[in-house]
Amino acid sequence: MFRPDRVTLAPATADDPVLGSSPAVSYPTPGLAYNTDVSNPKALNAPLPADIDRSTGTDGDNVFTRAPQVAHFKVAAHPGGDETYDLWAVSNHFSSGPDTRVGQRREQARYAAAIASAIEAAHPDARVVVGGDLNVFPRPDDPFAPGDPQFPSDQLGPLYGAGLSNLWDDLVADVPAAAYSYTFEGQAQTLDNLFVNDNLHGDLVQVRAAHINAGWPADFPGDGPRGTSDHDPQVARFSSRASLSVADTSVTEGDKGKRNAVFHVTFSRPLSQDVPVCLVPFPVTALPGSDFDLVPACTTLHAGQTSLDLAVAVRGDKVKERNETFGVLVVAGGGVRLADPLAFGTIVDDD
Ligand SMILES: [Ca+2]
Ligand SMILES: [Ca+2]
Ligand SMILES: [Ca+2]
Ligand SMILES: [Ca+2]
Repeated sequence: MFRPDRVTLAPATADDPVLGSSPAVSYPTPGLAYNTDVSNPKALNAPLPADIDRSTGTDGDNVFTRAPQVAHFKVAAHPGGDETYDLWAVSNHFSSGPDTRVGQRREQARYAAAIASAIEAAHPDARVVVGGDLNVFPRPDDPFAPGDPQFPSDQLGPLYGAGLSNLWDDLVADVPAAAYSYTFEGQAQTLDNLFVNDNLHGDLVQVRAAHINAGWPADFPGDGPRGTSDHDPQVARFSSRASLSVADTSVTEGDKGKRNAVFHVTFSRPLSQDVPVCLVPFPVTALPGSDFDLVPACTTLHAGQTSLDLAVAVRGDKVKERNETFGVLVVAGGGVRLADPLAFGTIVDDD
């Protein structure tokens, strides 16, 4: 489910490496027939390989009894705006029982990780989230004790191994007492996981477990559950606007004429459209007119770019001075958030 005022499904194309007719999901067995559907959203699945560990049972002959649903969204950076970015969401429900179907669940993690890797290989700027009821605990809470033949089972290892971050780590660091999503016979635990790629992790504002269910479990035999489900939703908020940062710089003054103090401006993600970017200098200890030119500079950040340079002209002289500084404020259109818009330029005196 998604908000149509902020999020739309992108059109699926036949050559898309996940949603298209020849998915590039790297897995030992070929995909099921519906893997070749050109569709958004789309389900992907494959037969279980012959050589997996079946000692703790399996749930059907395919990797998934409930195939992951992959969706490619265009997200509006801000309400009413035209600037968008790409978000891929992979919704899952792995087989149940953290200490059963262990070999199969590891394959489910492996397959979901392969989907994420296929998306990232084709779309390096994409934001990717792989989540759901994964029915096993995050690292390092292995369901098997040391000494058990299954220890360490590390069933979600392929997702970590694909370079994804489990937001449970952010949750437990932030609010450890509230880091649970399920209650089993009185024991709070986490079965629900959100894995994100580095692009999306960089946009994270906050993650929480919404305790609308697991805090109110059935209490004794015959008592019914008092929540709306047995799991708690995982709620993560991310910045949707791109943000800009500008770095300090320095330039050696010179004795005559002008030379540029170049400020490098970086953006947290490529934008989908061109936006204007302007720099306004201001004096600190350097004097406008004699040490530097108090002249704004503007340029265009083109769609797809993530950095640019803007310059302030510094004036050479033969006066013996201290090193002097001026500041710049950089702003952009397109709803770009000003994460670190202030920087300082140092004019290094050479007299
Ligand atoms: Ca000089
Ligand atoms: Ca001066
Ligand atoms: Ca000077
Ligand atoms: Ca000087």
